[in-house]
Amino acid sequence: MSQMTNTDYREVNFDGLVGPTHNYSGLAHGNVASMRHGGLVSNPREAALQGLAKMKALMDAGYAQGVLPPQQRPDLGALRSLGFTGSNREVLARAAEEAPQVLRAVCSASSMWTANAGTVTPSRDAPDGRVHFTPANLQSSFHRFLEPETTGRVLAAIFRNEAHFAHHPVLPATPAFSDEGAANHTRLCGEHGDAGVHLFVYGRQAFGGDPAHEPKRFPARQTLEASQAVARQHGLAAAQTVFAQQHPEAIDAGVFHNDVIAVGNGPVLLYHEMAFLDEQATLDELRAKMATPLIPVRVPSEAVSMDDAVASYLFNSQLLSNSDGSMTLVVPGECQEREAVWRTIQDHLLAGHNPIGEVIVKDVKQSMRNGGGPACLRLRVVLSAEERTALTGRVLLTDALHDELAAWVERHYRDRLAPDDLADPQLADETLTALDELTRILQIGSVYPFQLRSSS
Ligand code: SUG
Repeated sequence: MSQMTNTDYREVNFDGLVGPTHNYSGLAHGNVASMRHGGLVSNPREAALQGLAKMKALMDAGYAQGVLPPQQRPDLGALRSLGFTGSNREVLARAAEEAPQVLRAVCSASSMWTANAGTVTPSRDAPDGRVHFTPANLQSSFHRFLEPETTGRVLAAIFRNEAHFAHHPVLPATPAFSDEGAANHTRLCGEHGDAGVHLFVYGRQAFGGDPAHEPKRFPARQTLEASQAVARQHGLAAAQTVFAQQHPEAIDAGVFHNDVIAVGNGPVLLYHEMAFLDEQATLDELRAKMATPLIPVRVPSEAVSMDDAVASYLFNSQLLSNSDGSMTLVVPGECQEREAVWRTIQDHLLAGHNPIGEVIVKDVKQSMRNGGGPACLRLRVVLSAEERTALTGRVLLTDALHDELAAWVERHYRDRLAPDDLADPQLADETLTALDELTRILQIGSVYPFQLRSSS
């Protein structure tokens, strides 16, 4: 083990590159943006460039920025497993004819929301001093259930060095262990390199839960049992964890992940009063376990209604640490469009007694229409300097990498995609060509099914 101090640790935000099949198919039940925008024409090129612009802006502002590749879509292997046979073109044509909804699902670019890629425990908190990863099973929806296998391969390719990184199996993909990854996990601490307390927020208890405390309208995507299993895999002790139930009314209002209603960073927990079923008990337990004083920043319903919270994605902001101890909040453009939200940011957050000293507004509208804000688009990985050096591939953003990726997007992406276009076999060919080139740009080796097997 090295003798590094905690100043060597930095949070690296690994954003998901938006894939070439980004589209609006209305696939996500309980995600009101996805439900509302199903059928619209998307612009995959603009979506990918918006994502890259966010990454570049944060890199330029001095934050460590990483990038994760999109997945192979359409997922031809999934179509074959469902009984579609023949050449790739025949498989696509039959799926379009016989099961258009299935075809839409296997074309989703949903891996862009890397907050759902998995759960990560920094080495500082793990008993073996390694960074721990568990890809999320995402079993709540078919289109996202397709992600974990490739996610696991991508994470294992980038965080390959076994002296520093440990990879755990995906939890059993069954409702009792429904897991949506870091979107329901917040690490609270002093500085990133200090010991942290892990707040796991779940929507439902699979075994012995009280049905009266479950949402009625929309599904709860994270179970207590899944969160407990991830904590166990990573070796986290009871003194390092807090398990809190999400408020069922929030889920029914469209808060399908905790990161749509709360965000934490360092000792700050910014949350809406409807985030937790038992707000006081959650704060009390965090205070009891944290080594530094918790700084709760509570937003009441009178300031921001649930509807405004869900429509603006105020809480799906990134909260980033600056070297002077202040924090920057990266909010989606939709926050400016809602007067109550914008006023709360100015009067309550920026002017309040808390470290939030700056707000950056980023336009990620293409992703937002599918219910993915700035925080959904990134997986936070706290890494020491040594761990950053141990990464495999060219995945930490630089000006040169940004420019290459932007040029790659311009070369390969369409600027218009309607759900019916997903049946176009040309789109599948374009995508494979683009992804093959991407793995060379990122230098991560073969991670896609079509690179590993000849038939898919
Ligand atoms: O799982 N949307 C994603 C959005 C995920 C946002 N992530 C976080 N909150 N961390 C979801 O609901 C919509 C895809 C479509 O409709 O085509 C979708 O999957």
